[in-house]
Amino acid sequence: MPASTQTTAATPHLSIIIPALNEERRLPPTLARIDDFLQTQPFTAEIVIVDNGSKDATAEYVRRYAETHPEVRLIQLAERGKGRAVKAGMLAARGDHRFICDADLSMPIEEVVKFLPPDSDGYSINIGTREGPEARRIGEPYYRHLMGRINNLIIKIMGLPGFEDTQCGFKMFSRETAEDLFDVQRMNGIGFDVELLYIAKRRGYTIREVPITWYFDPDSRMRLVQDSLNMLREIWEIRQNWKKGLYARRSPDGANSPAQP
Ligand SMILES: Nc1nc2c(ncn2[C@@H]2O[C@H](COP(=O)(O)OP(=O)(O)O)[C@@H](O)[C@H]2O)c(=O)[nH]1
Ligand SMILES: [Mg+2]
Repeated sequence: MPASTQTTAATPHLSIIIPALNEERRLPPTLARIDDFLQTQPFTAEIVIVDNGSKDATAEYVRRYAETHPEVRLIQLAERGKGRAVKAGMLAARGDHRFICDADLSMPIEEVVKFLPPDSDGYSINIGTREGPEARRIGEPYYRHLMGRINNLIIKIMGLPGFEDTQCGFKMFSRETAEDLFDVQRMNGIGFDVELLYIAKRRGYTIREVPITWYFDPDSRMRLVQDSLNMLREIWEIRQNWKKGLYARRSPDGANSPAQP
């Protein structure tokens, strides 16, 4: 049976959300590998690709691909930013488990099962980590790892201690958690991971770090200096937003309620 018929469902078990900026080269092999993988799995899945600002043929490629793969959807937004793209994808997704997945598939997609039940049982959020003895980083130049460690130290000092790798592009949210957190997300750029974890911790969500195998890809949409500065500014903004009560839930439904006054 082709994957397309096997994996379409009103409420899929898994949603894979791929933010894509100028990914006409990396997306085709990524989608092929995900498709091959899903065909070996018993569960239903959908793939939501969010493009904002691509100057290449990313959108055209996805549109064509979706014609033969109904489990694939394209969302296009006018304004730029990975954070903005992930938020739109997470809120448009329908799955019980919603996974952020970089288009370079620098984590082999087979590892996604580590983020799903039964492994993830008891945790609302499962975040990939490239640190620790069980993780493997392959091909990364020393200076890039060092920069990542400095960024992580700054993130810890500035207000989000407890995570060895907030910036990994592979994270799973349960449906309820995704709908709760992405609704109040405000960071459109690089700070969005820190923002989500910052709010999640204060709302008392259970968060698990999942060691992964990760392949360094020198092709990056990140600008090292500019984005590091943006990160500092955004962490400062996150703290200000929290103090101003800007992360309060829209509807005071009570359950699981936290944190914001
Ligand atoms: N939609 C969208 N995706 C983005 C944007 N910036 C980065 N991405 C995506 O975010 C993911 C991670 O980017 P990548 O270049 O691999 O970053 P790195 O691995 O952190 O160096 C890729 O899927 C990119 O296409 C953006 O502004 N909009
Ligand atoms: Mg990458």
